[in-house]
Amino acid sequence: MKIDAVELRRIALPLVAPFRTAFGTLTDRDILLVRVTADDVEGWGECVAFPDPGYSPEYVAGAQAVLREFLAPRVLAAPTVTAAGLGNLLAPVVGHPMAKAALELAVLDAELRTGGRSLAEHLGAVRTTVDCGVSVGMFPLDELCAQVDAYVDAGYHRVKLKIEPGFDVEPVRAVRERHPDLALQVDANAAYTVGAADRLAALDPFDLLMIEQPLAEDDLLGHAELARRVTTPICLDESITSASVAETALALGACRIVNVKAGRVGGYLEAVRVHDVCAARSVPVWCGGMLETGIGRAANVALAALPGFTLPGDTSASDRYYARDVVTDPFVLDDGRLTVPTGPGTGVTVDPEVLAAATISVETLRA
Ligand code: OSB
Ligand code: MG
Repeated sequence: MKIDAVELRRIALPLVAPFRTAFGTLTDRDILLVRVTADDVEGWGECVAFPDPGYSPEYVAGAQAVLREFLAPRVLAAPTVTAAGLGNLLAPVVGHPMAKAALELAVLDAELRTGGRSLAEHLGAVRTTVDCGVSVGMFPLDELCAQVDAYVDAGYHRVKLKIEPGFDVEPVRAVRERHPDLALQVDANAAYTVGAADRLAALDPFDLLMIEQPLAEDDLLGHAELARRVTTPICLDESITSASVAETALALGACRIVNVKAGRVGGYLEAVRVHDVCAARSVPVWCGGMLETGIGRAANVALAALPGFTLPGDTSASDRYYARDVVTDPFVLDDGRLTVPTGPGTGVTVDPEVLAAATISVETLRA
């Protein structure tokens, strides 16, 4: 199809619970939405970049700049664009996976809406509902335990705790004592060095599903060494930037589990390739999260319905993040699961009122 316009919309959506990053505490999620129009169809994508380059080199204003200056112009100049061909069209732009993923999702959504097919079906979903976990930030232990209790009561099937040096064994012990049978895992967001292997091995007695991204993004050999010194499985998040890197990580023994985030790998089509690389080696994957609105969440839930996604994802319900989501049908937890959308494209409908109230700026790019 021929893309007529690319709209870049920044919204600020109030978070129900503050979210801490290395740069401060967020009370609103600052999000870049991408809308493409083609003939009489529109498609929506969501960029998962944060306001600061703390999780990844990308940040939301930078993603908007590269979309405006380099990515959207290539799409608008092309006589015809397909989601499958977008990777090659955008390949001259090095990096910027989150910006590319947002544009790809918008194009995929438009294309699938035209054809009346769901994203889930297109990606290869085999489930109608997906098993959900929840990621809990670092809080004083009493507050942390109260939050975990509430999420368990709400029906979440597994809980992920954030850890860092000085906040690891104690929170895990506190939560494990209260919930002996809870599926529990931790995420260090690259906060350790391999020198801390003994400290991380001290988590082994707590029967964790995994330790996510203990070491630096580029330290695959360190993760392989750590994997030999702890019994808890290592999962990689930040390190897995493509299907090719996933193959390398698995060949090196750097991880036994992979967190798949479409934004981190450049889009949902590459995310499927990461899934395929892992599935071919019987390595379980799960769908990560970046505090998405219903747009990105719908796509994540579709992805999480693929066969290799055998572990609960950070695909929590909309109300874990937002009192009012930007879509008309927010995702609601039912017995610890979310329902995979079946409508055309992502299957969700943007609520124009919520969107207008949350909008900070809109720029429309045309050929
Ligand atoms: O490391 O998985 C992560 C959120 C923002 C950036 C990185 C991560 C996370 C989460 C929260 O863990 C996942 C979610 O609830 O969306
Ligand atoms: Mg993580």
